[in-house]
Amino acid sequence: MASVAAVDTMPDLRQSQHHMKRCFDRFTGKGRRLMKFQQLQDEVEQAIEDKIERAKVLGGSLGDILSSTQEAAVVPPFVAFAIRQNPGVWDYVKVDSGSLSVDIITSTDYLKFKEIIFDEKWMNALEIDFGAFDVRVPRLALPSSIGSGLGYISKFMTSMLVGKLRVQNLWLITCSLLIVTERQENQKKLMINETLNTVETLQESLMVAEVFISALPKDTPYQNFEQKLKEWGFEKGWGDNAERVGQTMRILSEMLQAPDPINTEAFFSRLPVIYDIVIFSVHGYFGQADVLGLPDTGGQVVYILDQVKALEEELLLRIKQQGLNVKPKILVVTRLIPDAKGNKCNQEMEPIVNTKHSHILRVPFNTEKGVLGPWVSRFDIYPYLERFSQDATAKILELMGGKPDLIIGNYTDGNLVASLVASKLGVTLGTIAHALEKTKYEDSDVKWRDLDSKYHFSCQFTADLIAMNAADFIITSTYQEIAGSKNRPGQYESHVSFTMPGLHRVVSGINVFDPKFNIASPGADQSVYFPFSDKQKRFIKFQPALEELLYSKEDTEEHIGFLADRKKPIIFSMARFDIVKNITGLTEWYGKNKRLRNLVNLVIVGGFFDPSKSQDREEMAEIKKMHALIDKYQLKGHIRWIAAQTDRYRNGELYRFIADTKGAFVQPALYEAFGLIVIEAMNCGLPTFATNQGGPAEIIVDGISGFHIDPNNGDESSNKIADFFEKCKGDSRYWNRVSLAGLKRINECYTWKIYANKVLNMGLAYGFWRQLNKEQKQSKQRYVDVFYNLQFRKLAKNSTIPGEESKAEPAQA
Ligand code: UDP
Ligand code: LCN
Repeated sequence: MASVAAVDTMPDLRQSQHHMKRCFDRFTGKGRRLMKFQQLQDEVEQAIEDKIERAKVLGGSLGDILSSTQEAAVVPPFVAFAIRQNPGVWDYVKVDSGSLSVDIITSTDYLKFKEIIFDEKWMNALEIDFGAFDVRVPRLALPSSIGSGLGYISKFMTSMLVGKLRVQNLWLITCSLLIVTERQENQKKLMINETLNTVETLQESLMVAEVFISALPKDTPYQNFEQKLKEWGFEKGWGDNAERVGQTMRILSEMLQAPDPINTEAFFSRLPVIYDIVIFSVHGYFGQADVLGLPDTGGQVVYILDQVKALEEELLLRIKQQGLNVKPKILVVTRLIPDAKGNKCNQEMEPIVNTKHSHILRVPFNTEKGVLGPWVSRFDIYPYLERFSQDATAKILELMGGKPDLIIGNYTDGNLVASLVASKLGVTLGTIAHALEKTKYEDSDVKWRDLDSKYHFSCQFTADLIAMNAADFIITSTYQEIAGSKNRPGQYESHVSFTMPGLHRVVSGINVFDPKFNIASPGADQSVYFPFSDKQKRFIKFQPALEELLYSKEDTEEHIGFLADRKKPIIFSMARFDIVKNITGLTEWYGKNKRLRNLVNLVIVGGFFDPSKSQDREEMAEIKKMHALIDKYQLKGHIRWIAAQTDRYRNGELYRFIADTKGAFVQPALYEAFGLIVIEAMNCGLPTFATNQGGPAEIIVDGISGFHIDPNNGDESSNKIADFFEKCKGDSRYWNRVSLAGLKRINECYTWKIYANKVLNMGLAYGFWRQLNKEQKQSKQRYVDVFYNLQFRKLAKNSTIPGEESKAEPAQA
């Protein structure tokens, strides 16, 4: 969304002309380039040395622009500024550094201007404009409403039930009941039968039925009055007893009489429509044991397994309340990896532990030469996805005995596959991408060519656009994921308008004010991650092993380094060894900060010690760097480096073991989308320091329920940790206060029960919303299909890694 908020009057840069000229001379002096906020500030500082003069200039129009500038594209003599005053709200101005005249420009003109820096010769760019299909779809207006889509969808639906199209849309609601009717469970109809074939007959029958039911004791079982309701055209599904049936009927009657958003949302949440759910998570090792910490295998697996449990519980509760006897089915569809080393990722089906009706279904990557054997990095996965979607669809239809009611995708690959399958089957689609890679790597769009051989961002960003536009709703974990914070654009926001010179110019990729965006934060499994103070629940059987893991003196295959002074508290971090996790950054901060080293020991869990054993490029580099840092800062005696740990129960106890030392958890990532690890540590009562870049900044209230640290300012961060431990020495109750405040924050905002309720309500409401907007949905899907067929397929084909196909094993006869 462009606004004129930042530039409501044309900025006049001709005041303080002398200083202004000096600033622009410095901006343009180094030729064409892309400048970021800090670089601009540094140049102004150099240009105007006198502090008072500088303050004067920055107090005027230039200051207004610069203070909200995310980046500036410099093509002398012009400088174009991309200004973001509020989440999701952007303005663009172009300044002539000679005359200091200012023009307001469009986002597309800004992209074109920026492209000159990277590919001046680029002609006839392919422009992608998903916004062109959204003209008649309602949008939110306030940045503060972003991410609350479900509530607004109910409001929009309500308004469609009162206007000109009232009768038509009320009939659609009635039809939604008939659609339920078509879903035959044990050959029985649900909700209403065909005798109720107009809005009026439905209203009349509801009135008669409500009077009858209100005279019954509340707990009368449905079976006792089932026959009576049948006579008025009602079938099962309204409730399990008189009270629930009466409530559901009243909600619908009120809605038909005078629609309001609360009843609309409540009504849809009660419809017996969703029983069978498919969740896609394609890359990595998706398993229930021995996989965490392996490359590409982290929070997403934990998230989905916990999500499935929570969704199944919620489905069972709803089915009971609907008075039905249906068995839900949830399938998590992932890749089958024949070369799974020692885990179950080479098995086709696996029941999900602690559930009754949920399974993992593994489908192999088939190629022309047979089934692909080894693990494939998520960055190289694109050539296999189309075939995978086809194979998975066939298998799902076979196992479910028909189409699912809801499809949910995860991460770029899972979302792309989910969008292909949902479009083919005509099923409601929700997507999740807690980590969109685009914001993790600076200028990954304009510099895509430099990065493509390693990361295939041309495929990835194209796939992300396809999935987010095909989705009926998008589940996010935090606000920042969508629209960032005051100073940092969100992950989805970075897809609003961007350019990949030589590939395509995305003039409208997604709109963060689209009501399809919803925040539903995950939790952590509280039977595994519970406070260290719950003494009776503690998994004491792990304690001797943990004692050895942390304190034994000898290096083993599982740990290296030792802790000479075991009286010191421990600062602990655990992560996959991706560069972005910045575990080496933390090790360096610790190495450099003598005060911190004197106060605490450092324990790291992640990766393993021999880089040549790694299959993952980033992991290899990080392992080597870790060894170098341990040598450089002579950390032996202060650091324990433990290889990746795969047992979550033991890990739960490990957090608590660290809490027993009155230590802390540190999550130093350069960027973290959500950070389940932060939630886990806080659930165990471990005071937590986490990156201020991304989700953890929202999870933790700085200084109260934990602390924010700046991964780009190691000295400040390590001093903040040292200050905490010094304060704990002076005030023995301080550590407990932070620990308890962390737990309070978790229980108020981050639990799976809240999550499952929200997500099922989304599936139901957006399922109906897509029917109300059928035409718009279809035309957008056509555009998505064209983009997929003409752009994505070509990119995916080109990204095949030479030699990869030869790792396929011929199909068995
Ligand atoms: N994890 C683990 N062993 C390791 C490293 C990580 O069990 O060696 C788990 C960790 O407990 C958490 C997940 O992997 O459940 C990491 O999730 P997070 O969301 O923090 O990061 P991601 O890996 O998804 O980027
Ligand atoms: C992916 C990430 O990068 C993490 O930040 C999340 O916590 C995880 O997925 C689970 O959603």
